[in-house]
This record gives sequence, C-alpha cells and structure tokens, in this order.
Amino acid sequence: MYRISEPWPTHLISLFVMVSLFVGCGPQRHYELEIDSSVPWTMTDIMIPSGSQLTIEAYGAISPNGSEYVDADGSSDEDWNRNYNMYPRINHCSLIARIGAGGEVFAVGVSNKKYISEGGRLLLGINDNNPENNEGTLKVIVQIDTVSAP
Ligand SMILES: [Ca+2]
Repeated sequence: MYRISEPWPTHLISLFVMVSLFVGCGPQRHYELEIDSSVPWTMTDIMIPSGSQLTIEAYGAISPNGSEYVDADGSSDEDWNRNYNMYPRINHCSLIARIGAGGEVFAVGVSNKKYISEGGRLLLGINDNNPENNEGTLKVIVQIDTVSAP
C-alpha cells in the first residue's frame, strides 16, 4: 500500500518545473483547447512553423441541430444535412482546419496528422454553414513536431 505521508520535497518540485520548462521549449509543442461547435471558425493562438508535422486529435460529441450528436468525424452519410455543409466534400459537422484565414481548408475529424509546408496561424472550424443551432464542444489536442528538412 502506497501512502504519501509528507509533502513533496521542494527540490523535487523545482526539478519537475525545470523539466517541464525544458520540454516546453523543445522541438515538440503541445496544446489543449476547447472548440465551440456553434462558432464557424475559431482563430487559435497557435502558430504553426513552416516545415512541421501537425497532429490534431479531437474528443467529445457535438450536434448540428441540438438533437443528433456525432463525434469530430461528423457524418459520412452524404445526404445528411448536405445543404448545410460549408465544404461539400467534407463530412457534415466534422472538425475542419486551415492554416491562416485564407489557407486551404482540410478535414481533421477525430484524428489527423499532416505535414505543413507553409506555416501560419491555426484555425479550427465545424463544417456547418448554420452553426447557430449547434450544441457541444470538442476537446482538441494539437501537437507540433519539428521535422528536419528532407
Ligand atoms: Ca447547424
């Protein structure tokens, strides 16, 4: 049986803080954010450097109409709410992204890994042109890995 009987020693806490700072400044960066499904595009504070590997994972359920819920993959049923798609070839109510406000939109879903050749600010959105009646939020994990030049 394990039991903590004394407070953490100060030098261990200091070491933990130092290691955390070191990892935070390394070539890998990790973010956690919440995306509101009733907002068409969320401008994040995350800057993606050119030539990096972007990994996005999304957890939770959202609804495009307040009654039916899907995960971040949205619905693969092409007929389901198709008139409400901002981007016709991407699942309705799925998580989408672009790098920079004018960047090309790409599907993310529950998990996506993508090489970013031209960096910029990360925007995350929901493929729904009528987001006012949406419900729910997604917890989104973003990881950026520096990739060495090919
Ligand atoms: Ca909607």
